[in-house]
Amino acid sequence: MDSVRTKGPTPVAFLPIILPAALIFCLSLLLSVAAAAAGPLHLLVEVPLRGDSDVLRLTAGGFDVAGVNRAAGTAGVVVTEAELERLKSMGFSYALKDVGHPLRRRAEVLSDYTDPVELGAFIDQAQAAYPNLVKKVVLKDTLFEGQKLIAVKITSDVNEDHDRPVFLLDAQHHAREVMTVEIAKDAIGYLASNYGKDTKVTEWLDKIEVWVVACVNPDGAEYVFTTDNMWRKNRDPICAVDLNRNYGWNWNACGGSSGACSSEIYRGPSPESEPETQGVTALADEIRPLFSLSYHSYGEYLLYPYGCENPSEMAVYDDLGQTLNGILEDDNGERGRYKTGPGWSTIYETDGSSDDTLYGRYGAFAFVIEVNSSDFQPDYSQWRDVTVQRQRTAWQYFLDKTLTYPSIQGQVTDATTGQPLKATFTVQEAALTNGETPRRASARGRYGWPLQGGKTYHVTFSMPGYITQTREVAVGTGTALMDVQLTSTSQGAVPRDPAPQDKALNQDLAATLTWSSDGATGYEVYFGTTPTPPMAGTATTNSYSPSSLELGRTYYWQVVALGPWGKTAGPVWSFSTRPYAITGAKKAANPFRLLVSGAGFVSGCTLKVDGTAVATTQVKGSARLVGKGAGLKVLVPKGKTVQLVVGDGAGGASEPFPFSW
Ligand code: 0X9
Ligand code: ZN
Repeated sequence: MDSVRTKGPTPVAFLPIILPAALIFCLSLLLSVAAAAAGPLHLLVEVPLRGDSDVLRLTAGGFDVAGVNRAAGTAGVVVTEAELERLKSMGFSYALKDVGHPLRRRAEVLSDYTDPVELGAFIDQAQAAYPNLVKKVVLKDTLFEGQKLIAVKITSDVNEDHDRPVFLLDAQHHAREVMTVEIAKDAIGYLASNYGKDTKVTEWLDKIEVWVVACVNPDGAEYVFTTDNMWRKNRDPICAVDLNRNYGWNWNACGGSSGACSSEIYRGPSPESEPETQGVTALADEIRPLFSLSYHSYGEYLLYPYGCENPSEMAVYDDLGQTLNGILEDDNGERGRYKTGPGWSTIYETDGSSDDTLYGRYGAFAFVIEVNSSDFQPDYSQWRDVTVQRQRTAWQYFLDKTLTYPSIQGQVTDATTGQPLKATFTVQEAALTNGETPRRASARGRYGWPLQGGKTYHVTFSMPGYITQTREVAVGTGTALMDVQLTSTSQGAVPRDPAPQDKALNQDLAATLTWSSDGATGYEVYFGTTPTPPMAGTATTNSYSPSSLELGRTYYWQVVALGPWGKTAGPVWSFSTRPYAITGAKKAANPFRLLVSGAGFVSGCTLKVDGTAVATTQVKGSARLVGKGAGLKVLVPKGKTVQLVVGDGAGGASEPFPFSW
């Protein structure tokens, strides 16, 4: 069939339907052979486009658009024999490009592409050669046809836990898009082999945790190599699913997928029904990438969320996407030629795609690149190396941005234990308005948020069981690092700052008790004259007024904060009331003296007038005393109000009592 694999721009708009008799013969022969072996295979036809809207007509018509050759003005469409008629009846012409066949059995260069078994061996070898840099992680042990879903973690001292920002690269959601695996493999090999040699690579791996899922659809990939090189979906035996329509965020939201099993964009029976999408989302949930890049082919698109509408943070996406497009070379070696923008308006509407979920639910700035201009399996010797080299620009761009893009980044930990916390965080000035799930720190407590530079932001961190914290941070031209410690609500709720202060003396009988505590919904107050006071009442605010306090007593009290977490007791505090009270005073003459009535008086008490002790204090019982002696009349002149206080040598004192005559 190679004779029909024509390349290069053709004035397709004027092409008649090209399907010569000899080709039809050859095609039906191949089809019958293949059909006998493994059921109906796919055909790849090239459809001339009269405009962008033709792509939408094709996708709306349920056709499997493999990619768009924008230079040639054609779409590659994968069809079954039966669908050819429908294509014609919609007024499209087509030229046969390829007939489904096992990729592996072709005795030519296409078979150089990496199949899942070779990919597994490559990853094992990389881990063996660079055990401190490369670590294989199995995301799903069993898919449907014997393959495993594998991720690779690449970072320095890979076997230790790190608090590092994360970049996620994935490839081959669609089985037939075999060039994308080459890019992922190249990234693994390039990073591992250049660590310690290339300063950029060394910095990236010292500061960033890179995750690569080189083949999201290994069952499908195996099928591509053994049976049908145009296979797109996974190999779910109940009904094969388009993995890039099966993700859960806004699954089946806008007609960008199909509910029909026969469709190449079948979304599956429920969100994330498939083990492959479950494996990727579980990983994303744990690692919380700052940036992600998902490789597809073909058509030279640089896409970002959403498949149904614009993302909340369109300005940041546009900035990142346009800048990358400006440096990324297409298949002609020209820059700025990737069609760049949100998926829905740049290619066609999709729902349930990986980038939408990575952004909408996991907070990654998620990009999709569709590589190559005209085929999902271009000639290996001609296109493999040049394509992977050109794509280094793209994934290295995101590694650079991870370290340099205006953003807030840091780690959230428990203030008491230092344990990392998966806290959620919101940025007041960067509202997520399209129903996105609030962003959350990773399992390592790592958080990050690319933002517009040159602004001040208010970031609120919250976590059940912890006191919410809002921090102000200025973001300049690069990363603003801010580590955050959260205090657990029970810790923060521990009652503190008692008033009266612990062990305070001379407290008024009308004393009100107050304290501080964070996050409590109510309090139990224990109060009494024994060091383990009984419960005296409850309070909804942080104050309590005990009734009928007596003079000269020591009281003990304890507050227990109540909250959703349970009860948190503060320490037992104490205070003492004033030992003495003055209730009345009068003057007597000859000799001049003061007759003071009150309570608590004991021998040894001294009467003071405006702070000066009188010469003699005679205690006449607990309710009466007399102050007299030389100089008293001078201290209490007629017409002047003085303050009388009864006190003792140990600091006990009555409240001042105003007196005049
Ligand atoms: O349709 C797809 O899944 C992707 N194209 S492909 O030809 N490789 O199948 C594009 C997905 C784009 N993502 C969003 N629109 N969000
Ligand atoms: Zn794809």
